[in-house]
Amino acid sequence: MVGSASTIAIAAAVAGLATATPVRTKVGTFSVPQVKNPGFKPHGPAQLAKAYLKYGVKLPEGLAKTVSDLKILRRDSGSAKTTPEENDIQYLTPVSIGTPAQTLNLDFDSGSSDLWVFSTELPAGSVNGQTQYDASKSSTAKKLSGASWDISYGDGSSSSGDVYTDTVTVGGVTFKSQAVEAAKQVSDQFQTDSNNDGLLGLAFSSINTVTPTAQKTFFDNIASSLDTAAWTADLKYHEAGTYDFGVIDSSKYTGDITYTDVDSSQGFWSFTATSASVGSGRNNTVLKASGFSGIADTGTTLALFPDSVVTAYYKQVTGAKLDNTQGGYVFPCTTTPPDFTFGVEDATITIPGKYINYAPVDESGSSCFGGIQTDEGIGFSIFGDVALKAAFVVFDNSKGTPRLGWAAKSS
Ligand code: 46J
Repeated sequence: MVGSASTIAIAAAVAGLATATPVRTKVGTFSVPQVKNPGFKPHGPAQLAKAYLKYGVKLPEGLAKTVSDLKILRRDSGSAKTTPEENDIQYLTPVSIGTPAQTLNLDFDSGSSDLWVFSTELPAGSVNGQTQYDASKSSTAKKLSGASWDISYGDGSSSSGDVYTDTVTVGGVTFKSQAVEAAKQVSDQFQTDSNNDGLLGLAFSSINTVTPTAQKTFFDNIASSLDTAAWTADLKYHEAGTYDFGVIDSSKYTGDITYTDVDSSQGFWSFTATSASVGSGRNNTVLKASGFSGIADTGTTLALFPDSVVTAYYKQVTGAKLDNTQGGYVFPCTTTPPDFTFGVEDATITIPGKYINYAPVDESGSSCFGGIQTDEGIGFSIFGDVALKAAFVVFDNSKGTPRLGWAAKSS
């Protein structure tokens, strides 16, 4: 838990009357008519708890339990450690599912919106060390009748299956009827990825693949119960980081958070970066002086930027060449590339050069794959982990319209 799961009164949620737009009668006076809130369900215990809390009275045990179960007055936040695999290829976070808890290590993916898991419904030959969710062993699991899912990712991987609702807890925050998509088929990429027990989508619920009725992401389900309807990614280079829910932890960043508008119309955390440059200090060269659109995708390992930017960047990397057999830019592993900086509104985020020396392409360790590659053919850039781990990033849905916040990380 981050901060405190404080019980606070939320006037608007429990009040039977909503304030309306002030109406002017005469100059200098106005009245605020009381209008009925048609969505309001009266609840005696909630009103009593609100009154007690207003006057600082500790709630009697029975009333505290009643309003806690109601989830009207409670606000919540949580924090989950996320651990990178070798070379930061992916970050895995423990997620508790069902009763008793089955803990699976999931890849939190801000570029998709399905929570799916390896399950006991998979053929044995598709499973290589992954933990499988067994709905039949969870007393809280319920089959979502008639529902199925089928997803194909940008890297060609895929999975599909059926759906349960069950209790899901991440970093201490629980949602009791989360759609848990149980895999009956996973592609080779997932079969060979022994430590990855599934994905937890954190993009917008509009692109959830469950049919005939799309399901909400874990974040959309818990948003209204969080202290603030936001989650944050503090991914780190070659060490564990955190995903926080409902809290913007001021110990994890320095300076200001610069917010930029998100276009969620395609279901992604899409924004416009304002510039790109290479180098540091007096050796900084502008690669792009205008905006380019991209998505913040925790589920993509690398950063994919416009081809013109990438071509110009690697001209400044000693020994770099486009290697079509490797499928991208490579350079000698002894090279430390220059830093890469992108603009967010009037602020900048700098990816240190060492992050861009991503990993050796083979056992010899002589040639290394670049952490920045071209977005050619996608239609927008991908701010994957190589970019995200250079910043503290806020995925904020607490305002009328979503936004992304970017700040310098704490050391
Ligand atoms: C990614 C794949 N998309 C890696 O499938 C994906 C995002 C980029 C555009 C195409 C769809 C989701 N995150 C994991």
